[in-house]
Amino acid sequence: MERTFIAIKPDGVQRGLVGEIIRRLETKGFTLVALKLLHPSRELAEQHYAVHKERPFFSGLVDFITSGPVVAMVWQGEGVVAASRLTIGATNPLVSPPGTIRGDLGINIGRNLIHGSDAVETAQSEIALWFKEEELVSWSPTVSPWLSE
Ligand code: YYY
Ligand code: MG
Repeated sequence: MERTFIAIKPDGVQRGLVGEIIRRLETKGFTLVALKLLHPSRELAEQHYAVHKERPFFSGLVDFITSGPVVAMVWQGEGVVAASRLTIGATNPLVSPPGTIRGDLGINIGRNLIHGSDAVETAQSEIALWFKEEELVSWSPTVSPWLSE
């Protein structure tokens, strides 16, 4: 089953939006298979955003993501990588449509509340970066037959 890495960034935690954000992913029908609150190290943040290391916003992004606790999660479900990106919305909350997490809850690209893996391969490497294998819980919700044929 497909899995993705999703993190609630320090702004989402500080603003008390953890429950609201998790609720949206849960009610959509995705399954939570790992969750932890941690204050990421600079090394972890730099590895996580390594693809952006030449971009002008990189050091500010790493400062921000290491500025407080983050809720790191793994979610599972049919097409979860692409579908959770739709639920999250566009990178810039100002132009992210209403109904999306970023569109409903944010106004600034540097405070966009949440990270979601952008492809299945990226998801696999991000899950491995943030979680140990034994932290992932394999389970099947009893409502599964009511979510997927
Ligand atoms: O995948 P996503 O989070 O939607 O955007 P990315 O293009 O991967 O950029 C990662 C992260 O960097 C973004 O969530 C906010 C920040 N950022 C920024 O501060 N300024 C930009 N012009 C582009 C991205
Ligand atoms: Mg990205």
